[in-house]
Formats: sequence, structure tokens, C-alpha cells
Amino acid sequence: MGVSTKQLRELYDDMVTARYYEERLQEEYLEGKQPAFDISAGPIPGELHLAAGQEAAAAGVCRHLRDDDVVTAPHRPHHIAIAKGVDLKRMTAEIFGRETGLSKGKGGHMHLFDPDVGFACSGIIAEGVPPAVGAGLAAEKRNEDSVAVAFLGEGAVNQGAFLESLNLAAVRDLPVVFVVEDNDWAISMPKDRVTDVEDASQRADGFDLPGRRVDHDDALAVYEAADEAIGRARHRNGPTLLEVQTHRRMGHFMGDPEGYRPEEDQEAAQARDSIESLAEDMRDHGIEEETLGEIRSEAEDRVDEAIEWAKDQPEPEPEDAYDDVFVNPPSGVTDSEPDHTLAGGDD
Ligand SMILES: Cc1ncc(C[n+]2csc(CCOP(=O)(O)OP(=O)(O)O)c2C)c(N)n1
Ligand SMILES: [Mg+2]
Repeated sequence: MGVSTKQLRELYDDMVTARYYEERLQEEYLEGKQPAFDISAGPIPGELHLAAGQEAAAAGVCRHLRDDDVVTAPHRPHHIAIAKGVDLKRMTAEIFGRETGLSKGKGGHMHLFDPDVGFACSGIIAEGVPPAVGAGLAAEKRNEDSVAVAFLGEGAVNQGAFLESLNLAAVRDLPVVFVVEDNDWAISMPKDRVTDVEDASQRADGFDLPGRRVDHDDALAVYEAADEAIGRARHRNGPTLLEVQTHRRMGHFMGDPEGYRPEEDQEAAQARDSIESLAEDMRDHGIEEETLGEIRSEAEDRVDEAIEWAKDQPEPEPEDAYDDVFVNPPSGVTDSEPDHTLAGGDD
């Protein structure tokens, strides 16, 4: 497929937005956490998993999707959420634990849900895969042409839920695309220590569905491969497993000293930047440097505005802690003051 200038600009926009967004989150995250790393301190308490180096996988896939298509993502979700069109302000407020966040500040950065654009993510590895198959099944039952995409890491492919999902999607010819972001590491675990299957895309063979691997995190290569996979799902020709080699430019999470990681591996990840290679492709298409700069500065303005807005938002009220948490609240949970003994009782 040939790509238009507009498509190139859109891919670049998603990718630079995600990269700059995470650079800004890093700054905010580190506030108050130094000198000894205190994970609970600062405006973003808890873990923060960044996806710098993986933007091509998200943009290349999600740019083929509509709002009524469903995406499930793992614990490293920002690049995917941005590419799927999740509201940047409400997502940022959620990451900062504010009341106007997507889940009223109760989810945090690993649990972002935006039903307006069909996006959900989870900190539980491979958790999003069966629900994506469910969304594909729902689309089929409703006779709609929407599709579902499940993103997961190469470490998550060893979860049983993933293999069961491949099987069900294949046998029912469901409109689902499984996208494996292979960044070579599952925290500190290299993939060859947990599986003898070199490429996750080979797993497709065991379920008689197409498996395809894009060897580099090259946005255009991903865009083309995803066009075929998503077209196949949308035209009711069944699921595809698409694997993208990415490069983890950072630690597993913020504060990870990466003592387990060989220096050459870190250097290789830094040396290859899919954003810079897309910029090269754009120059080859005759797109001016000035245009690239404009896309970047508009993205930066949008991100800065979202972060400033989010930081101004109110914190949730303690008495609302149990709202939206239980369908049938257990005894002791009322609309009034939360009973803190429930969290750490002896029974
Ligand atoms: C079911 C489950 N098991 C273990 C964990 C702890 N855990 C968090 S991230 C992670 C590694 C995931 O690796 P991968 O799927 O390759 O994703 P990446 O972090 O590289 O993006 C693990 C084991 C978890 N969150 N959920
Ligand atoms: Mg990984």
C-alpha cells in the first residue's frame, strides 16, 4: 500500500505526542521521589511504566481503527491510549489520581478506561486478551463490522489466557487482532529463558491462524502489516497474530536501575529510534523540516495543556472511596465514612 502525506503526518503526530507525553510524565513523576527513591511520594505515586521506543506499534495499528473498535492494552499503555484517541486531559487527571480522571482517580496509570473510544488497559499481564475476544464475539453477534485489538508484551504470550484466546478467536473466526510488542524483556527476564519459541508470531501456527512478524519498530512497516490484519478482521476473514519488534529505551518502570541488562542492549535500543526513522521517511516523501517541527510543537502544546489542566483538578474526597467499586457493597461499606478496618482486618 502507498501512504499519503496525511497518513504520515498522523503517524508522526501520535508518536511524538506519546514520546513527549512520557518525557513530561517522567519529570512530574520524579518530583518528591528523590534522593532515595520513594515510590509513594510525589504527584504520581506508585509505579510508572513508560513505552519510549514502542510508539510505532501503537500508531501503526491504531491509525486503522475507528472509535467503535475496541482496544485492550497492558500495563504500558500510554502510547496505545494516545493512538486510540483517549481523552488526553482525563487520562492525565487519572494518572495524577484526580477526581475528573477517567475513573475518578481510582485506576491510575495502568487502569485507564475510556468507553467513548473503546479503550481499556490493565496491570494484570494478558488480562486484556480474553475481553478483546469477547468484544470480537459481540461484534459478530450484533452483525457489526467493528474489530477488537489486544496488545500484549512478549512476556505475556506465555500466559494460558492468551493461548486460549487464540484458540477461541480462530475456531470462531472472530474479528480480533492480537498485537505482541516484543521489547525483548519481561521486567528483567529475557524471552529465551522462558520459552524455546523464538518469535511469538509462530504461536499462530498452532491455532491455524495467520502469524506475522514485523522485524523492526518501523511505523510504516507496522502500518502496512496492520492494514492487512485489521482489514481481514473487518471483512470477517478471521483473526491475525501480529508481532512487532520494539526497543525498550528505558527501564521496566521508572526507578528500575536495570542492573540485569547488558550495556550493549541498552545502547542498541538508544541507537534505533522509530520516531527518527519515520521522520526520515517523511523527508523522503518531500515533507519539509518546518512541517515536522510544527507537528512536534503542536503536540507539545497539547500535552503541556493536559498536564497543567490535570494538576489543577481536585483530589477525590475520602468519603467517595467506595463509590463505583462494588456492585453489591459488602456489609460495612456504606455511602458514609469508609471503614478502614476492611482493608487490613484480621479475618
Ligand atoms: C498475571 C501477572 N503476573 C505477573 C505480573 C507482574 N508483571 C508485571 S509486568 C511483567 C512483565 C511483562 O512483560 P511483557 O509482557 O514482555 O511486557 P513489558 O513489560 O515488556 O511491556 C510482570 C511479570 C503481573 N502484573 N500480572
Ligand atoms: Mg516485554
